[in-house]
Amino acid sequence: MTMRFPEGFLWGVSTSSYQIEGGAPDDGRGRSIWDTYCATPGRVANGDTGEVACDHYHRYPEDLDLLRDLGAKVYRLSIMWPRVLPEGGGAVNAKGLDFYDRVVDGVLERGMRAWPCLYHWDLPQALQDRGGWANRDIANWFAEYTAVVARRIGDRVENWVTFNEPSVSAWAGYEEGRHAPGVSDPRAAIRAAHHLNLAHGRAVSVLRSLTPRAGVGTVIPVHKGRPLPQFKERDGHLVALFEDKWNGVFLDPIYHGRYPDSVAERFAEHVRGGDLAEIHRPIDFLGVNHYFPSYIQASQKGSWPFEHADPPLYFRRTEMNWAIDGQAFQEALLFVKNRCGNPPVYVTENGGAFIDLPGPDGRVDDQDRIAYYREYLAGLLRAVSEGADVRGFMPWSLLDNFEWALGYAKRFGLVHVDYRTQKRTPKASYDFMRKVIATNALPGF
Ligand code: IFM
Repeated sequence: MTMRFPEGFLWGVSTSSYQIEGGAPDDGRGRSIWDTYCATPGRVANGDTGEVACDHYHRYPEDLDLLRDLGAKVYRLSIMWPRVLPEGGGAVNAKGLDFYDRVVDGVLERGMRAWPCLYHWDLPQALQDRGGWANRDIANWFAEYTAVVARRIGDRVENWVTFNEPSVSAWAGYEEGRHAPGVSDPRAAIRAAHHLNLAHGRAVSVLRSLTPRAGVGTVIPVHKGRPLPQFKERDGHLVALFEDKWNGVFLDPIYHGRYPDSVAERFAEHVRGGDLAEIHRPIDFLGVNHYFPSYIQASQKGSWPFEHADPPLYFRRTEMNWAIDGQAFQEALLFVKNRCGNPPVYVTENGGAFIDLPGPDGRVDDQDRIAYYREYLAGLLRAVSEGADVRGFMPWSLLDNFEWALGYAKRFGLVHVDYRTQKRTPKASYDFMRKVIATNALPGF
């Protein structure tokens, strides 16, 4: 049996600047919070850094060829803010902007469309020194940066993505401290979350006025919460609060112009008149990232009455210890349908980290990743059959890359990268995905 995707379903691929570009000292790029975080002993596994990463800064033509040969119609890249504005604002680094100009041209020359994301976590360190996302002024700093990028490449952009996973920037970066800038301050995290939302709203206006023909959206990692089976009765009520924190805080202001009731009190002191109207501006699509079901359990350790729990043992897991469950993906897509009024959705990230050892012939036969995609794409199709308006899918990611605090040990790519030589080798999953894209169908399911 073959399962077909809807007519016109859009296939693309996502990457992000800090995770692949490298080229750290080149051409006047400024420092980001991830440079600082990586340089702090004990923060990143193995002392890894993004200084060289996949050297995409120099090898992007080869990588764009790989995207074209895969059959991708869309490339969701991200722009590194400090490469364009080394101090976060003020003087523009012309060479940094030239790089993105060349990449976008390269995308178009290969018959693909560009969906640049303006923020995938690499904040200029100079702005962090002024408080980063916890400082309300950042909404204006982000608007200035947005305008600089829009003026240069906006004539060739099909869709803008303002943010990638603002929830991770706020909660992992400012509350849990396990991402840059490594702050563990729950109140600063609430401020950061609100300012990320505000910056999104302000950027939407800038983009609407400077590039009226381009679409605008944002990317939220949508989590489906679940209690552990043995604590179903005890912890059931916490699931809604967990989903409000991770999903509602970022979706509700955009789609409903308010914060969820369960968190409104925490946000009240930071929200000024007009903020919610600004965030509530209409967008053209929602990017949804999804990887795993989120198990939670009651906890008194932090400022929320729950914490993440290990998934039950009956799940297969990826190398991230993330449970593999296409059903949770289906539920996450239906969550968006129900919570946000069924907006047009593109899945902008999904994928699994596996060990991926090259065989004696150099090939990487990553059948576990293929099985993962089969399961998740089937979940997506079930959500579509239940009415979710899902219009496209972009695997994470083209290349193995820098997996943040976990360094290079976790490989998510459709293409294997030998970090010693920078040789790229398409994996079996690359061939699988190429067939899925070419036929617009999930074969032999
Ligand atoms: O690598 C990350 C990406 O930067 C954001 N979404 C999740 C991916 C896998 O952890």
